[in-house]
Amino acid sequence: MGYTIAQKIIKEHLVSGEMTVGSDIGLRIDQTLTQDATGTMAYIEYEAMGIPRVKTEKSVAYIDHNTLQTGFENADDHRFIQSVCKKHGIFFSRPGNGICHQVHLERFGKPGKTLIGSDSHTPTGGGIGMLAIGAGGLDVAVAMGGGAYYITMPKMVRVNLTGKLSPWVSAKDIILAVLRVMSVKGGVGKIVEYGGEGVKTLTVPERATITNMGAELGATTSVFPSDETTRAFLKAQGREEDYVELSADADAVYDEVIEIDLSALEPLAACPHSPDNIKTIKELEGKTVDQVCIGSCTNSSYLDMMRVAHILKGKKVADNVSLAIAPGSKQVFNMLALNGALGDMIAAGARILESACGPCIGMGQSPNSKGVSLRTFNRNFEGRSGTKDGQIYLVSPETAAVSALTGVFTDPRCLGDAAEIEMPEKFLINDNMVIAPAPVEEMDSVEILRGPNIKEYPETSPLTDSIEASCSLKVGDNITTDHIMPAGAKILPLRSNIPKISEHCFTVCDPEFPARAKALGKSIIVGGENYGQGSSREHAALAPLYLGVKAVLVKSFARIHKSNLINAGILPLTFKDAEDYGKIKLGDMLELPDVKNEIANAQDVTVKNLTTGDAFKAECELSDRTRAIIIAGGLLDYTKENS
Ligand code: MIC
Ligand code: SF4
Repeated sequence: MGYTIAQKIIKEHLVSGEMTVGSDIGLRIDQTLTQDATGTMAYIEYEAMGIPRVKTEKSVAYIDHNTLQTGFENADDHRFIQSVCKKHGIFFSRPGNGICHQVHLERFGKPGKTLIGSDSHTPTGGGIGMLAIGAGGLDVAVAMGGGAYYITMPKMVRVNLTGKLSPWVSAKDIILAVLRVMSVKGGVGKIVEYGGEGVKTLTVPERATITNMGAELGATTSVFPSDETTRAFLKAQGREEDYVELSADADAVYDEVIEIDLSALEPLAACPHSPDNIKTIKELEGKTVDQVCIGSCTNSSYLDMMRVAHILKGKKVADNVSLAIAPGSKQVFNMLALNGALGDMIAAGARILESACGPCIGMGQSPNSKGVSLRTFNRNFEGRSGTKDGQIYLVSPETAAVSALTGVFTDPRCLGDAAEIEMPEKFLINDNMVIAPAPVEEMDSVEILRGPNIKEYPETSPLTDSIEASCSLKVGDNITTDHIMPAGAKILPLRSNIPKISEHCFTVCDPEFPARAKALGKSIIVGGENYGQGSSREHAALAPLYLGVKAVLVKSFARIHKSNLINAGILPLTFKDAEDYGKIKLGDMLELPDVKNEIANAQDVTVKNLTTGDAFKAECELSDRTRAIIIAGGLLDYTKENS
């Protein structure tokens, strides 16, 4: 039996476990990336492990999320990360150099290698045939120290692409079409592999748009073959030597196959407030638009920006629209500046932002009240834009640009003939915003620069024999990490200060939660399906840990969040019978009378509702390794005990 692309890379990097679906596997990690919003914590954790120099082939720290610097906090974090990088052997991508996933694809990613990143959109690297996975900061810290990264061996999904996109239909429309089929939880426990004749019609940036937004499927990762198109991209980046060919065997076996005929696709939008709430632009045509934002790690490549500039050239942004554009990297920005495309954007009335995440994570550009905002981004969760009642639609750069001109939802196919925009034969290469680490012999003299906002990892404790705690919060389905630990300009500067940031935990759902949980001392959160979808931010586990949350009892979990809970020593429990969700109310006193024994013996966990008298079972799906982590009180304690 042949192998899929992902199975080939896994096989090459397997350090423990069997390649059978559902088993716990350990992978050797070649590359890591962090960004600043998760990075400070990841480097605090790395320091706690006491390993002098990273053991990966390449580790890069990007500054791209917290670039607003409205107080000293973000700049202090940047300085801290820069000093850690210098000392411990990590490359440092300065603020202004671009969004981590875009820059990593351009300058560092390599086909056939493994990459984990403390950001859920790390799968962008799948666009050049990497096995690139989003992880918690602590997992990345462990990988930098040479430790394996553990996942559950996923199922394999093949998306078979046939035909060719019609003019003005975009890679974004492909992934929106996949989301329409699979939904935001359809990819959990799966790797999505793209294949078929249609693959060769797509450039690397287009492939990367698709693998990037595979995160919204809940998938472990997504991957494209590495082929002549990949080679040409790497060559144009001056690094053809990084190319290796990679494709699935003809007799590779997939658990699921999805057919997408590219020729039949049309421009789509993900409507508020979920990336899988898909409509055609035709259905929305004529609806008034207040804001358009173009950029983010999904759609800010040179190709995307050139298509946008082409549409805007010689035209004017509608009076009712505020158009913001953030090129994804310094490379893209600089090329647009040199070839005149930037001038076309400015002339049309675009507001040009720095190369960073910006509005995607609520760092500025929050829309007006009830404002309709068309964004080329990947997430439109309620409130994420910074405007609670903002109506965010996720669309292609082409749809965004043309709608900015007309002021209403507009199908870009009205533009007639396709724009002839070629991939450059040579990108502008200038890595002067990437700072190399100090040589080993100088590392001891490098001082780590810490600001007053940088606080320690919260206190953990080993699993107790029993737990008696009340339900401090009850939430429904599809709770995102943006609900659990909101971001945005006011809260992101607190990412290195868990006591402070925890005051904002779950306030989107219930403003009283932080104070209530703290007053209770220990408590349990109850939730529905796909709990914790979205980002990799471990703060969505660390803030509850700080507030005394001992267990989270839900119908099902999203992958990265479940693993962040385990790393933080919080019990991830699922209802054995989903109906039991109805048997708990806010404030009920719950008891897990024999939890430690049950966990240690891989048995279902008994849950008693002392308030109502109900009793039922919950599951705690753990491997031998994650069981030991939970019993130890989290991954840091486990790592210390086992080193
Ligand atoms: C996001 O898109 O939600 C983020 C911000 O990039 C997060 C990381 C974070 O919260 O810092 C992610 O996707 O993992
Ligand atoms: Fe940044 Fe947005 Fe991409 Fe997250 S999704 S890495 S916030 S651009």
